[in-house]
Amino acid sequence: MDKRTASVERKTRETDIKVTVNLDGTGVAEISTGLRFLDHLLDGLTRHSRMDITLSCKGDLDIDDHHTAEDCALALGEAFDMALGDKRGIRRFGSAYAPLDEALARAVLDLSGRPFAHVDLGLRREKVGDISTEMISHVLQSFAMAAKLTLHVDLIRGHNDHHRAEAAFKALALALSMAISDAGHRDVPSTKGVL
Ligand SMILES: [Mn+2]
Repeated sequence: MDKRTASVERKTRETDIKVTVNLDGTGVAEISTGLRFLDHLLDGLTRHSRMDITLSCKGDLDIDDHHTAEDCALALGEAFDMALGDKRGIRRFGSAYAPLDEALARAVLDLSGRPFAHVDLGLRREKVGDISTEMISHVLQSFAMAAKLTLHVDLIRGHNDHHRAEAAFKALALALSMAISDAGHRDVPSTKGVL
């Protein structure tokens, strides 16, 4: 396969973000969003997808966590989509379960070019660490929109919101790893011939 890397710089009055994605990495993360729990989730996403991801963000955290979390996800999704290129030779579909102790998450996705996200994490707390739990779901949705992929993430069970969130990102990582992997052919895997 050709080199599958991309960088995106996204600067607004709310956030200033630089992100680089290498789909054929070894799971090396350099993540600094300003939100430590989001860093932790994206570290897990990087490690278990075996992509390399460098992401830095200076955001308006003096307002709240919304712009920072959302815009990091959008920039990451955009870079991911760019790095995929014409999607020639990839498996396209990916699915995975990931447990974390009592929590069990499932992620099913299609690198379809059609943005859609169903995310049901069932988080109960207001915040985990420095991020509001509503933004954890919003990050997954925003990533799917920007990456133009179809994503279904469901938490099958679990009690601890830290575990539930982390299991969801790990399941996503494993599903992404499958979908971007080499299918052993050079086709664009679509009956339309385009994704
Ligand atoms: Mn938003």
